[in-house]
Amino acid sequence: MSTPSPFDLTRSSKAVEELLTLCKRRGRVLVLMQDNPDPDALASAMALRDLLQAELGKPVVIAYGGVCGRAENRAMMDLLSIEAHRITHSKASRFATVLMVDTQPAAGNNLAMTDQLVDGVIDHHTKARKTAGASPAFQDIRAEYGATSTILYEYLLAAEHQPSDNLATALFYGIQSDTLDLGRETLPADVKAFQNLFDQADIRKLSRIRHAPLPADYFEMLHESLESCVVAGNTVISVIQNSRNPDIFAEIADLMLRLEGIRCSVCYGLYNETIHLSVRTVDARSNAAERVTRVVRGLGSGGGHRTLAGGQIPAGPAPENRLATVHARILQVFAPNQPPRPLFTGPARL
Ligand SMILES: [Mn+2]
Repeated sequence: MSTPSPFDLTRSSKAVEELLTLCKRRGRVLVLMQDNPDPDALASAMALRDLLQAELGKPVVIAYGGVCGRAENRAMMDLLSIEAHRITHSKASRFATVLMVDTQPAAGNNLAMTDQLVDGVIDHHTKARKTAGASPAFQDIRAEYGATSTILYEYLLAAEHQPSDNLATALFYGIQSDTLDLGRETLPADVKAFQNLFDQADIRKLSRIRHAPLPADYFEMLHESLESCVVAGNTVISVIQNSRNPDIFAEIADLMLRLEGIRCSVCYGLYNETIHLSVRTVDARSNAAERVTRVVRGLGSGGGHRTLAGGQIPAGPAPENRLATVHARILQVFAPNQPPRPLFTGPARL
């Protein structure tokens, strides 16, 4: 007896049909990602572009509002030929159709502060509160999925679109990185997509992406984050006062979650004029998204999943004070009544 398919192809066929109708109108199509796209976003955008281009026979542009800073992500774009452009809000608004992947209007991490710019959303994050009221014409939000790449993989299956080797590699890496090697918040659909894509993925390219050379800057920021590290209860908190790369917070939060005895990892700091906050937890009980919402309340925006979440807070005219407020809030929310102590208490240096 064959096992039932974990994919919801009925839902995905309907979604593809609706998307095609939406994009058939005259004018150009834009696929918009977060300001600082991660591998899941890059892979999803590429899949959507390839699918729409094949079906519609017109070019589709991929863009993001900020920077793509992480060495692995840049290598991914390079090696898998994902042509993604930096764009401004006014330029984005000149496209006839704007589709958003792996994020939502008003999530706070992208160019669209309202849904007016956006015609369609494909995402696996819980519905952003502000998006809930206003609604883009097309929405496929599956919060239970481990990666947006899995949703897009279903679209390809539903449309019988054979992915290129580069696209298969991108989707495989998107699922792998968003689910921490299938270790967090995954559905059978994520596992099956991962298995299917593995056969086609270019393992050598994948290895070059995952082990991309890291700039000295990375190690400098890592150093700062380690030096600033405090532990309060079972939460580890690290700070990078002035980051040169907005992706570093998530990277460090992931790394520090591996500290023995830790159940929750928070990394935050300033990038440009915004305080970024990244949270990882070992289990869903500590509800990272809900806690981030409490940290940013009245100051900024945030959200995500039960085991990984993030937020952004404008630093304002006095960034130092705002950073101190954020630090106090983090302690209050993640480790109430637990005095923080430095992670490193070794002998004083000479
Ligand atoms: Mn994602």
